[in-house]
Formats: sequence, structure tokens, C-alpha cells
Amino acid sequence: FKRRPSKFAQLRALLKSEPTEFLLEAHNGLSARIAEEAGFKGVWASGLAISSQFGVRDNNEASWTQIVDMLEFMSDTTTIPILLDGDTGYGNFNNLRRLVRKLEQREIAGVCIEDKVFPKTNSFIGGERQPLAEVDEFCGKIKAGKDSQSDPDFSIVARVEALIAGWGLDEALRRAEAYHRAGADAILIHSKLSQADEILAFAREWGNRAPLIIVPTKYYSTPTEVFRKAGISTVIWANHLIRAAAAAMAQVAREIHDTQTLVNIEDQVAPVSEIFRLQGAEELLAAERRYGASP
Ligand code: SPV
Ligand code: MG
Repeated sequence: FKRRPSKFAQLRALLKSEPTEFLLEAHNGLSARIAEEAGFKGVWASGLAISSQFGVRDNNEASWTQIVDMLEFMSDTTTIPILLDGDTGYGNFNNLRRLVRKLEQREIAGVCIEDKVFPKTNSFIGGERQPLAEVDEFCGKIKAGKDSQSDPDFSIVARVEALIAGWGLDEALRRAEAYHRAGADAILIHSKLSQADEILAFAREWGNRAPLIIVPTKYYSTPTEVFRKAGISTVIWANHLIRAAAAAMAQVAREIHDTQTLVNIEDQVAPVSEIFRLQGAEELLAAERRYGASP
């Protein structure tokens, strides 16, 4: 039988592919499996979503090993590649080197690091007040990460926060070019505007020097066709499973609390059998038939 390409190779192929590809946010083993079942070819392990499922803020309050522990569950439940939102790399170049090794051991296909300072703050919370990393320091981090990977297809994505911080298009391009030269496999350009104009201007100037990734959370009304025409490599739907879960959980919790009965919500929630299916209960039953002691 034909072996699937490694998760590292799968992510690299997505980043390099001519048609625009898509990653969906997931934040634990179950949501990662749901993303794969929906047909996605890759997962975005969002810092916002993973921190919020822990009930903490997107300010590096969860430790990097807690993130890596969660990634292990996500990797185990999926056959598609995972790109970790690695924030700033959780420290300096040395911390990133260790992170890369620990990610590869769990078959996490790549990491995205952003040019801010630890502890980071989410780009949508006072983004313009957030300091950016020094270009040279960030390039050193990228080089250190690339030099420490053992699988040639492990990807490091450099995320440019210059537009978020209000430093302008020229600075964003200057940084992207430096990160590209330092060895980044792709550039993620982020924006907090409700229109895609600055992203599209960046894409025009960038001209496909390296794969370009975007996160259209705020400019969600822009038709996907516009991104395709702009030559965007990968679009990340960055937080939609955690937001779906939060909305559904709040609604069901209120309903059960207020009515003190399950009769109204049974049809609105997944059947228990669906949870068993998502957990792979069938496989264990089959294994028991094969390996279990006879009664
Ligand atoms: C995330 O999903 O955690 C991201 C994207 O980094 S954003 O929240 O838009 O900064
Ligand atoms: Mg993040």
C-alpha cells in the first residue's frame, strides 16, 4: 500500500501549492479530528484557541510544555499536518531550538513565530501599542530554528506584525524580506483591519518571493476569490471552532440550567454515540476481538 507523505512533507506541500489552501483552527484532540473529518488538509493550532480552552489569556499564561502536551493529543487524533501558532517561540533563539525538537518528536509539521516580545499579547488587543522584536534578533531565531530541525520538511513560518503595530507597509516588507533571507519557509502577514486592502497591497509588493499566509479574522467579508487572485498560498480560519464551541456550550448550559430538564436539548447536542465514534471506540472493540482474553 502507498504510505502517506509525512506530516512535515504534507504541510510543506500545502504551503508551496499553487492553488490557495486552507487551515482550520483546532484546540484539542477532538476539535482537530473534527477539522480533519470536515475535509481540511491541515490544522492551525491557534494560541488564542488553545489558551482559551484552558480558560487563560492569550498572553503566554499557559506554559509551552502545556501547549506541547495538548499538541500531542491533537497529533495523535489526526493524519493531517498541524502548524503550531508558536507565538514568539516562548523565549529566545535557544528556547525555539528546543521547541522545534520537541515538536518534531510529536510530528507537529511546523511552527509559526511572530516578531513580538515574550510574553505576547493577542494582535487584536491594543496591537498598535505592542513592541516588535528587533529584526536581527528575530532573524537569529529563525536561523536557529531552521538549523535545529532534523526533518528537512519541518516548516518555520515567520509572522510579520508590522501592520498590526501600525509601522506601515514598507516596514512590513522590509521585515518579511529579512525573515525570508534568514530561512523562513513562508511569511504570515497579519492585519486587524476590516478590509483586506493592506494585505492585498502587501501581496502585490511581495510578489511570491515565498509562500504568503493570511488570517482574515477581521476582514472576513472579503470573498475568498480575492485571496486566490492575489496569489495567497494559505488562508487560516484561525478561531472558528473555539468560537463555535463557546457559543454552543453557553446556549446549552443556559437551557439546561433554566429548564432543569434535558428534554429540550437532546436534539441540539451530538448523540453520545457520536462522541464514542469520534474517540475511535470501534477500533478498540475490534482490537478486543483480536487481542482480548476470551471471557
Ligand atoms: C491565533 O489564532 O492565536 C492567532 C491569530 O495568532 S490572531 O488571534 O488573529 O492573532
Ligand atoms: Mg496567536
